[in-house]
Amino acid sequence: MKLVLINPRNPVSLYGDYLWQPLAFGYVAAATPEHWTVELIDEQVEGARDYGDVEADLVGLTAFTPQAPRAYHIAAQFRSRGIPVVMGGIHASLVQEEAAQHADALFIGECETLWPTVVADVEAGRLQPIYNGGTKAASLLQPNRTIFEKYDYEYVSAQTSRGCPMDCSFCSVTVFNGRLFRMRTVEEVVAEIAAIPQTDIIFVDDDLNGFSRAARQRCLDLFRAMVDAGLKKQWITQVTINFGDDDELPAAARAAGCSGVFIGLESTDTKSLALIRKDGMSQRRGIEYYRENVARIRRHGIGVVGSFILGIDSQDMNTIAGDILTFAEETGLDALNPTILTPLPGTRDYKSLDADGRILFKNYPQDWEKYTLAFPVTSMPNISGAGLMRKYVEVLQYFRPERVAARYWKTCEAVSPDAAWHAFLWNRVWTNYCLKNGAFRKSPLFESYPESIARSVPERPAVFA
Ligand code: B12
Repeated sequence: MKLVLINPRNPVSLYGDYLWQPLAFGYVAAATPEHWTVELIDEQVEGARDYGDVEADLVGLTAFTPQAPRAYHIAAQFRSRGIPVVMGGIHASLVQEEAAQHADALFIGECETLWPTVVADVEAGRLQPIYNGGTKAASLLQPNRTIFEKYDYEYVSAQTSRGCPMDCSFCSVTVFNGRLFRMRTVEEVVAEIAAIPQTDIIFVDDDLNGFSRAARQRCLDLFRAMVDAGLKKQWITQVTINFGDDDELPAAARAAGCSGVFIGLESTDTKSLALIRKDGMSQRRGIEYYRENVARIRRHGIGVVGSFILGIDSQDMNTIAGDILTFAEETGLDALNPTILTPLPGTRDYKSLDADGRILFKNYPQDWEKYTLAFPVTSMPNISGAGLMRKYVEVLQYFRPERVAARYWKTCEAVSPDAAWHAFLWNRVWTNYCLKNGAFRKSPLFESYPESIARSVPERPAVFA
């Protein structure tokens, strides 16, 4: 019996050329009985393709929201040949009615415990329309990474925790994985990492260090155990800004091989942070707190990728972009992740923006491919879509090739050579994206929609004119 797992390409995705293993499938593969053959097809690596010649007894699809239209297209190809398709992942879990129309079975939640039942049901010819794996599992299987061997990924993905105690209004993690912060044991994680032959690892946790004292202690224990086990990895991850509250955590992380951390700073003004319900300390202390902690983390040799959101209701043309670049310059941010506020399904932002009639692109499922966080899909009170795109392009100048090169050397000197390398890999994605979309041209770009994005936009609402 053969299971084919497919990670669909998102045609307007920013991250198409950034190669991380889609870890979800490592878990699906691990939960699949051994008498099945499992094959991965990762369109983020290969590009979109035709499936007329792909044989399978079962197809498993995953999708983040912008990948959903492509996932449905792939599903249709297999279903027309009578091959059953199961769709799982965050989009199918959050937009169930829609996803159910495109698959033979929906898999909601996490796969570890219930996936063997689905496979048994396929074998017995009694596949059910819906399975719910929940999001409560305390411990995880060791993922099966042999399926990833066919591709040359830049990072091996691993995960040490699930869930996020924060409650940011734009984020779908809380809605999907829950607010309970579920931590794997140090022994389990170290054993898993020790079995990985590659050096470069990404911990895809949403918030590796968490907020509780127990979470912090687990991190310290994990870092020390990684040193004791002599793992010698270079790794990057996501943390919250409190990671830099003192020297202990960054020092221990660095000793264990940490090269970079991605931090959702979101905004430089406290009013915006309050609107999106960012954590209390960030709201109270804002930019000064950010400055101190970014500096402390970098002093330990760890690079910082700062993620920001443009398009929060409090922002206007004067405040929306300039502060980000100034902050990046002054603090020496090693890489940037500029995003546009996007109502992802299931989030509080989606509910409230939808209730106010502010979501402009609702021709679902096709319009989901615009929910890349690099494209305005809502109207804003103080700024037009075109205005926002103009400001967005100002921020994107951070990624001009000569600047990215200069920043590489600066990070090499001020932080560490490995931090510079991993920050460069991140910035390079954006540079390529900007080159593809013409964001560095001299013409008054993005005043209307950039051509490459416009090709997927059926019409241009007045707000963008
Ligand atoms: C790593 C990561 C990335 C990596 C992608 C790596 C990869 N190839 O998977 C990168 C940086 C490239 C990335 C990019 C983007 N990401 Co991202 N990313 C994440 C992150 C932090 C972890 C994902 C992960 O690996 N989780 C671990 C796995 C094990 O969990 P899982 O995917 O949920 O899988 C479990 C279940 O869902 C289920 N399952 C999943 N698929 C399937 C399939 C079947 C058949 C079955 C049975 C079960 C099943 O079983 C798994 C094990 O239990 C998540 C946050 C999160 N906590 O998920 C955000 C997240 C998924 N990303 C998000 C977004 C928005 C994006 C972007 C669109 C935008 C952006 N600017 O960041 C892009 C575009 C990606 C694209 N392909 O189009 C959102 C998605 C929201 C949504 N509604 O889709 C999230 C949730 C972040 C958030 N704060 O809201 N991302």
